[in-house]
Amino acid sequence: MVVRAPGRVNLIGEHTDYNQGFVLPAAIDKAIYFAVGLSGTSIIRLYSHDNQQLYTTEAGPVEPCTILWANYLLGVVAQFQQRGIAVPGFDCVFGGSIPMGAGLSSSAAVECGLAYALDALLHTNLDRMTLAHLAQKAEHEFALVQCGLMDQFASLFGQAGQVVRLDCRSLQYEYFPFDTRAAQVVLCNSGVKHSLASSEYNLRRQECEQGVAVLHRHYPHVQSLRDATLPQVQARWAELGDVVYRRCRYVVEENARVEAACQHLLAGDLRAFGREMYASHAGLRDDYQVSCRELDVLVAAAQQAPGVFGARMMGGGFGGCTINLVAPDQVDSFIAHQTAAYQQQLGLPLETYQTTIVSGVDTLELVALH
Ligand code: GAF
Repeated sequence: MVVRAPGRVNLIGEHTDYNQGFVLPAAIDKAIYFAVGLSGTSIIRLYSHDNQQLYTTEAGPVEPCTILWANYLLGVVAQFQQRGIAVPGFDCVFGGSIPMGAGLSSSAAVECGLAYALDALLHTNLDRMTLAHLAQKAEHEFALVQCGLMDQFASLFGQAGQVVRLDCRSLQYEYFPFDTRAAQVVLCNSGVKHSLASSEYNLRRQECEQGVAVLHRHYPHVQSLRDATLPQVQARWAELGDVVYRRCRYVVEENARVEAACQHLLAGDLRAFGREMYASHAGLRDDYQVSCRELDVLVAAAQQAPGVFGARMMGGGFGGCTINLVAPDQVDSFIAHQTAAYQQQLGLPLETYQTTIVSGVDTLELVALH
């Protein structure tokens, strides 16, 4: 079978998913494509077209290996096995158009695409939310990033022309139309991928947990930062310590921004939506401290460009892309403006992507070979 698994953007709600808060992602027209079939052998053969590299292993219990891309796939196999589902030999070739390390969730797309394919080939009938959780666990256990659910959810639940707000606690979600005649989503790829991204990511998660432990002692109903209010966080500043206090403040404020942003979207007020995006960036830069100079330069430049409603860093941080909402008739001048600013201020080339919002993981073609 041939499967398409898209990458994602996130309009707002960053580092809120693992705090049981709200996110507002969408699947985009950059994807990983897979050809997957059961081979009738006892060997799992994985081939990365982009790396021109083959990895094979016995179809027994699988372990992490030293090849990063293979671990995303093996992690998914292991999740099926952990659920008591035997995975026989299969062949998988994959490659795609999601730039690696750009914060567009290529790893989640790899995980979700294979999870979807194996589910179909093995007739396990897992629902999409279960596949999302399975793919997330693959990332935890084989890529060792303690990610939230947003990226896997977006890849599996995307709908064309819509963004989706996920409540990461109840797992309820709601689609909001995104009118591309009013604004286009343009990504500016900083080209930076800091090696500390995953260790800092896991550290942020721990810091949030420390914050919850303190707040829970005083306010027993606080089970996650989703439950805390700003006055409660402020009242415990000394006990939290400055760093943890700032992490908590950011998350509480960001959750409120997602709620406000959805109202602005419904009201068609893109300027107000954009203000939430700029505020999100400021929080990520100053309080959560996951931005970097390159991303800050790109957001500051966007703020000066005509026709931009809002801009911010997107995803885990420490590199990757900024997301920009731009008036459709200003997209070309925006790209020229950003490219020049990045070159002038940092001497760096800039890649940009004008994206459209598409549907989630699906099958492109099902071929039975006899
Ligand atoms: C990464 C993670 F994988 C997501 O779960 C999310 O936490 C995001 O960073 C930050 O919002 O993409």
